[in-house]
Amino acid sequence: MGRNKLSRFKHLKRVFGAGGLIIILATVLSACNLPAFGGYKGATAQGHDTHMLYAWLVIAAIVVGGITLSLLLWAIFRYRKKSDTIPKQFQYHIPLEITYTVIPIIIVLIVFFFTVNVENKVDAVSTHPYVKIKVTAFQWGWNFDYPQLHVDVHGVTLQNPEMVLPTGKTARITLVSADVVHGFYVRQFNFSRYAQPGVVNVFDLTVRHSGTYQGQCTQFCGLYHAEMLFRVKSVSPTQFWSWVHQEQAEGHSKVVSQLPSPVVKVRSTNSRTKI
Ligand SMILES: [Cu+2]
Repeated sequence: MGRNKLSRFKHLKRVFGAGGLIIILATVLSACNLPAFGGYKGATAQGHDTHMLYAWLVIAAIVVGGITLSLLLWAIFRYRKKSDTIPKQFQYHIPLEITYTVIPIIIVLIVFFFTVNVENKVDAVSTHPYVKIKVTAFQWGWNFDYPQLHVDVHGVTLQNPEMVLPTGKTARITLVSADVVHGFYVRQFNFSRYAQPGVVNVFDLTVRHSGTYQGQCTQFCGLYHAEMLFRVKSVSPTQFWSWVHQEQAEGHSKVVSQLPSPVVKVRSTNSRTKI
């Protein structure tokens, strides 16, 4: 009887142990609860995908590192010197060499597959964005033009302009430069793109949670580069439309025409190769 109770207890322990492990794994590895690992969790849908890729790669690196370290320690302790007899000497070990060549190749292919997959998702542009914004970087500030809404937000050095977006909706950004190379970067979006003279960069941002996010120029572009800051403010669609109406009423439009006209002609392949 006592032995039966003991075995039942062991069985229950096993069942609960396995269940507990599954619950812990499910909690830790569930989509939204992966640790940030020193990065940002991504305030946009696109940035969140990048975060998920990064977090899974770190987890994979920890697992691979753990296995490697365990094998290393096992080899150190298992095969440490036991006597003065010289161990068996051989020049190569084909199965082992194939194993340690094939495993890293498989790992690289897996990483490559998931990276390309996430890059495609981040670069994908929707056919029907909720709002379109033309972002013009210039020495030294930013211009956010909402051409369909006739709203224009202009900020020169020290005026940090604010790009207002509707939360949960897709915003199509068309990024250009009016003069030199600038960098559009919002760290909490895990996202950066060059604003290059002669190149038009198009991308979507879908902010997941309302809030204000700091942005900055990440390409040294001259004297006041360090002051080339901006904010992205994400508000509910209702608040977004009341902001639009307010801006329209205040006549905040067409400032973009005062800028030096951006060079949007795409360079030919020949001129690219000369650079
Ligand atoms: Cu700049």
